[in-house]
Amino acid sequence: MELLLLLCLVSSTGVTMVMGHARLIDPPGRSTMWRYGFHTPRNTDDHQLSCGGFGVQFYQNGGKCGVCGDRYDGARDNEAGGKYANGIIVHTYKMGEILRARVEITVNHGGWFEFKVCPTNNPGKRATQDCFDKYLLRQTNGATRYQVRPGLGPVTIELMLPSGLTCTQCVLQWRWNTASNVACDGSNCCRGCGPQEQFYGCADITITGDKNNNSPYVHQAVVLPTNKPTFRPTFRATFRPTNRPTYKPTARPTYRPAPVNPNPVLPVNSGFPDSFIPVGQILQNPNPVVPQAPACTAKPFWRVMFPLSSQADKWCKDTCLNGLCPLDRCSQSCWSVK
Ligand SMILES: [Cu+2]
Repeated sequence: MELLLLLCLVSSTGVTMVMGHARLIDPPGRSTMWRYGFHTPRNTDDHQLSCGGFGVQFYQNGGKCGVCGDRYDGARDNEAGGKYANGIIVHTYKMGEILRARVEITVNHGGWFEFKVCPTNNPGKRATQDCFDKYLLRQTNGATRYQVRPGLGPVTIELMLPSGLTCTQCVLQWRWNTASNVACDGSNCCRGCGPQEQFYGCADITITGDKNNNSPYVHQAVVLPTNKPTFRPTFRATFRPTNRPTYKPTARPTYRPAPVNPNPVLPVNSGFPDSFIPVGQILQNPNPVVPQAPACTAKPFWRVMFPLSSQADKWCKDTCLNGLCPLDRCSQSCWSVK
């Protein structure tokens, strides 16, 4: 369990690598709107608005977080007055309409999403959590919590906007409470219980009451990136390599034995003369046939987190055995650990 906590501390501090976890893409969040044509400051860490990370949130700030995912004790860049919060309305909805929210997951830690809105009607005014809590949105199936399923990429959540709520400016708050580790709520302990790594996103929207109203705001279509995500899934169940390596050595080595020297000088520790293709060279082929499944090992950056590298390998084997196999930390072969 401590190791799993560490896992997310490492990823959210970004010391060793940029990882991220998820971002609100539709309506695009304040830190994400630059990706969709808005001339707002770029936040490339928009997929980790995670309260400064698990350690900062729960060990320094008593579990508190900025309402839009900024660390509680830091600059509130994603709240009114912050550099990403410019009051630009990214989407206009009608009262009571279905809001199809989209969240792009880059690292999947399970858990659940919740969505809330706060009518501020003033881009300079910060939304409070109390205000958000008054408008917890339900999905079209009636549930308020969206249970995150395995997989990566965008997911769509159909939310019902409250009847009677209109606003020139509302803030939509997305919050992800992950199931990154096993912890407890009182005596009830489970994966996902208790303090968990959290992610947020806030978007500025308008909700108009007049169904025939031509919105005074430009409704800017959200164009999703056409590139397929390059992230690799962290859930073991949903990812299986579909293609086996297709490379087959087509040519036999062209080595022909040189005329037999009655007194050959052979390199020490090698059964072959120098012109024979060394094994290492064959393995540099982009699609090598690997005769044996390689061992499940930890990647170098992850390895250095452990006192002994064997502990890192064991961590990978155990974690992948438990069904939560982070490919960024463990070798590809860890998928097949049984
Ligand atoms: Cu994490």
